[in-house]
Amino acid sequence: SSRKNTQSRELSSAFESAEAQWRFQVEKELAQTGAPSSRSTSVDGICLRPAYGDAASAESGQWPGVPPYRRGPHASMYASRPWTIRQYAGFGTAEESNAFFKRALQGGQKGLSVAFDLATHRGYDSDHPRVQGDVGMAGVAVDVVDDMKRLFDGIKLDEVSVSMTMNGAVLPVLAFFIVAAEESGVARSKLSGTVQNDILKEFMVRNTFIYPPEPSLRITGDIMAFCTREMPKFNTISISGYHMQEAGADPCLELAFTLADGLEYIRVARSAGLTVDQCAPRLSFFFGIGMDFYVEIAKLRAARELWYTLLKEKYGSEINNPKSYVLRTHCQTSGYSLTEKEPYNNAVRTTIEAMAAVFGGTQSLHTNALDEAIALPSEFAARLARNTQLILQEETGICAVADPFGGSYMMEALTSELMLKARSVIDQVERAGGMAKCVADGWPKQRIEDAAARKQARIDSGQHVIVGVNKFIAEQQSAQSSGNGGQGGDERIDVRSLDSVGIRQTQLDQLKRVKFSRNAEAAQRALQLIVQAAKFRNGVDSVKEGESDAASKNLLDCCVVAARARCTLGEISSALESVYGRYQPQVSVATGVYRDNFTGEEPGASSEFREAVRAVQTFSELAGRRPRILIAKVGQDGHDRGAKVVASGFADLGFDVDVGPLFQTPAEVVKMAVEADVHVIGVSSLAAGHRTLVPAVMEELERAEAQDILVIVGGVVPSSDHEFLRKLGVPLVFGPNTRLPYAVVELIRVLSERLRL
Ligand code: 3CP
Repeated sequence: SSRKNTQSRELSSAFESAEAQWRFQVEKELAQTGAPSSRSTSVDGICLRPAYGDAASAESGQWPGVPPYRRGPHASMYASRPWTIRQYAGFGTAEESNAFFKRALQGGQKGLSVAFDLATHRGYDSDHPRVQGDVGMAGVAVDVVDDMKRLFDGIKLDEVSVSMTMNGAVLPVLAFFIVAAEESGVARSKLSGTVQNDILKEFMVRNTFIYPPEPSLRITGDIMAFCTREMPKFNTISISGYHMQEAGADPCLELAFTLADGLEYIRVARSAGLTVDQCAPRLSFFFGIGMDFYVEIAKLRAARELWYTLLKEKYGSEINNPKSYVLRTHCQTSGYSLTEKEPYNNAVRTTIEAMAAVFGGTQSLHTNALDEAIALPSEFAARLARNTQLILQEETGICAVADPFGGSYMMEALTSELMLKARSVIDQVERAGGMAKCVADGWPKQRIEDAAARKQARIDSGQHVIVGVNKFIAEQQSAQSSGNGGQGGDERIDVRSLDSVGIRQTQLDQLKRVKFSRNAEAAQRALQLIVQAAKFRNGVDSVKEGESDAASKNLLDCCVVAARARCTLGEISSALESVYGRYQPQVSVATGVYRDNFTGEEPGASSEFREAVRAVQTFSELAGRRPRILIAKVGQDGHDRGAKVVASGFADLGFDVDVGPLFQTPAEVVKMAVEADVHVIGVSSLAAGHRTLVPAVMEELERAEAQDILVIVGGVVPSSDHEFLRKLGVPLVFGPNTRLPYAVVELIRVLSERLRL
């Protein structure tokens, strides 16, 4: 018993010092920000302190802002400074987006977050034939530095922090940002913000890569090195799990792969010449927050402690800066959890998810707009999404206390459990040689896709409830349609629609003007320098006389020169592509997972599965072969969770399924469909390209005299566009919450009528 006493004395003194450390930190933070040391509640005489802890137990006596940071990266958290309200936005031209940003800042938003269009992401100028349907659609179009200047016109870049979601074309975009700031009088050292620069997850789930993995990772390293040297207030990377969750990963898998990516990026930074203390404090993270409320809170707490532990184990001996250990994160509420049916329910879902992010201690937050499962956010929906955060910050008192779930039996146990589970996946990755190697092997992607198919089967069979979708369906809705995910209830909502032709024309005109007025020779020289530097760094070339300058050049340095010379994003990207090549991923489809998980207890659900299988069988007997479908992704939209899940489900329900590669042109799709002799092309569209790309597919079919091939569309298509597609000859449009057996039965019905079976 005396040993026990000594132990508890030791523990309690450890606790006292942690508490003391916390107190010291709190005082410091409050003084820095001028925040009060306690907040009064609505009850007279009751005040809230910045954090609460258990003085009796060393084990639960952890404090926010103190290692291992489970309870938060700062001691006083939101009591000193609330999280940054940072809404991801951008559409159309730079002018339109700039006006939107200014309204958002006036409306209470604190930081900016730029969505670029898919053409920009994939390194194409707006005049490239491959991006006809993508310009300005899912983000703002940026071709040259002047677009970037218009985007931030009148916004003080030394005061407002800017996040840029850019990975593939990260070099030209960051170069444009730096030069745009410079030319408006703000030095790069004053810029604060974040560039996503996370290429590993692009190969795993998001698909906006340009070059193959190896040179892509060298680009990542160059950016980290440049920003560390020149932009001390800039976060050099935003290591994203969000996209993994959107693609189907459960929170634990998301946590594990994200931190494993983080470890890989530390290695990348080290091979770019940085120490851990130079790179780690400016790493940032990004998590998705879904509807699993407690788990999502625990995930953020676990992420911080796990990151601390991993860094301590691997690099503890060389870390002197405590900030190296601290995981800071942005969060976004789940896009996947939004439903097209009864869209107002989405405002409720987003509020709950936002609260989970905040209770988990996020540093920055995007709340989705309620119409995002239907179209680009409307002005009204964007304001409501922003107000959701403002209400949490201003009206609820939530900001007064750090980590209010700390010390809860459930939350602490859940946090530890998640840490343990994620740790075993991280160890598996590390043993296998790290994330870059695992991504090349493809198994993390496969695990995420399996998880997505499993989830879809659980939803379609009613095991996983989504209110208004597979349970408590609005009356008029269930009478009218049972499964195609169409917008329902009696609430029609206005959606934002964009003039794709007009936006593209504006960009084309500006491109022409810039190319005409620039010094063509200087532009060529700058591009040449990029090619040389890329070659040297790629080990393709040895240093030739007179070119030694390029050998030592950081690629971002070269791109800054090119940006100043008015080289375009497309030109810079193709200069790099001429050395590195363009990456084309392999497509694979998981089979069996959907079927194996479709074991719903709901009798209606399993009979729906059987009904679909029977319909396919009958068709096969009558037609003499199985129905065959090509699932196609047209344009630069790389969101392929839906396409992959549909492919898996359709295969399990009896279809022959071909999956086209990503980024096809309409002509390539039709060629593939004809060669494979399919009955149907299923076009998947999630980035608003359907109004341009579907007509182009129909034209190509006509040209190939293959009009007997049926075209159907799935994805995010506003119901106001259904008629437009029907007139083109598209008989079926399936929305985001479509049950796959329902889609199969409908498709077989239409197909059989067409073939007069
Ligand atoms: C914060 N600070 C404090 C406190 N809290 N100081 C004292 N006491 C406190 N309690 C300080 C910080 O130390 C920091 O200063 C400053 O205030 C700002 O706080 P921050 O936490 O760094 O917040 P922020 O600047 O907003 O940065 C948040 C992170 C950043 C670090 C997460 O990376 C970020 O903003 N990420 C956003 C990523 C993003 O928007 N992604 C969009 C993806 P110092 O810097 O001096 O320390 S959208 C993609 C999805 C859709 C798609 O892909 O299609």
